[in-house]
Amino acid sequence: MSGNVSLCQEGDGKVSRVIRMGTRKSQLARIQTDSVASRLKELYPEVQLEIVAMSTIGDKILDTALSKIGEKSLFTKELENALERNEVDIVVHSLKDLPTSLPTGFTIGAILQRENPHDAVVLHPKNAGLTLDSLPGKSVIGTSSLRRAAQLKKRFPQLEFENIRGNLNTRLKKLDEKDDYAAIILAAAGLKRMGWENRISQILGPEDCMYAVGQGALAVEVRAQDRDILEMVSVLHHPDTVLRCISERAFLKQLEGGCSVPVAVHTEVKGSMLYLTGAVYSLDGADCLKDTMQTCVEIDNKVSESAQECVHVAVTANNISSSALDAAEKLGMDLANVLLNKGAKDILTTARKLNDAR
Ligand code: DPM
Repeated sequence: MSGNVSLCQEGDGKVSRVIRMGTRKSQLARIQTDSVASRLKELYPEVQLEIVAMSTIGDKILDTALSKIGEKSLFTKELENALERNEVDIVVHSLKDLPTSLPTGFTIGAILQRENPHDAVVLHPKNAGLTLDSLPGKSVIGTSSLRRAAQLKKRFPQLEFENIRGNLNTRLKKLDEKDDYAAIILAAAGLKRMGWENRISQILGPEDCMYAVGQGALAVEVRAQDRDILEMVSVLHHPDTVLRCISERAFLKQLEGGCSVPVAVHTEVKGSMLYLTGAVYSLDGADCLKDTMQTCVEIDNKVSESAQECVHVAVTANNISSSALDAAEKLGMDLANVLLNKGAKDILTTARKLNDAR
């Protein structure tokens, strides 16, 4: 192994590799990076890992809704700069924060097994025991996700929705210490990783709120040309999660949606079948286009020979059947085309315009 990996001479004269992992400074980002670090440590005990923490634009701008900040790679830019300058070798992200196309030179080298991908309700302590159905009318729910607000406004018209920003710690504080929100909606996966599972009072199933593309999965971003690191992290790929997330990302990409449009998905792998449900919503949820399609993703052991040939929506997975990856990507594109034929473009364009004007 050579390339960009730095070597380090240890006291006993043995040379070992040092791999530097870039992370945002938020507690969730640190926890996510540490969990990937410990997986790598188990698999490669000889490797030395160094963690480099940085702040990103998304962490600095805390008072504006995510969907209103015109920066596409909000949480990723500074980390990618560090990757490009060879200051770090690996960056761990929540997959849902990674755009469907990455800048040239970067790729997702691993997608780890997905946590619970659903959204969860966290109640103000005074509302303990209630649900979105039983909260008093006009209760204010905190979320700045257009996707969550659109679906929940339609499903629970008696409730009101307001933006809430900040990292998970800040949001829970805003919920508990003030009287502004009756409840907030957060991804179950983030709450679980933070050790706050006990605050989850309700998990929202697909009939209430479908999740975001890639939600609940961790992704490892690396330099696309760094074969050593790519090979090293590829063993972290969780095949079912990879197939689901490739179909979800292809769906979003074909719709030309970013991380701030009201688009939601639901996927399942059953045997050799991959099922994808995808939907687009108007901001108030009144207009909705939704459909389900499936494809066969049988593993045929035919893996790709070259990294270039095997990139699907920015994911490099040379150790997974290329025909299964192709089928998953095609499924996402086909489903998007079905919705585009029914007018999805108009719904998304209007949602974008209205959101920009707010
Ligand atoms: C993206 C969205 C949100 C994050 C939009 C969406 C939520 C924004 C908000 C693309 N990224 O979901 O519709 O509530 O204002 C984010 C979280 C996690 C990763 C936190 C959360 C943790 C879960 C995971 C923010 N990114 O969604 O509660 O790893 O999937």
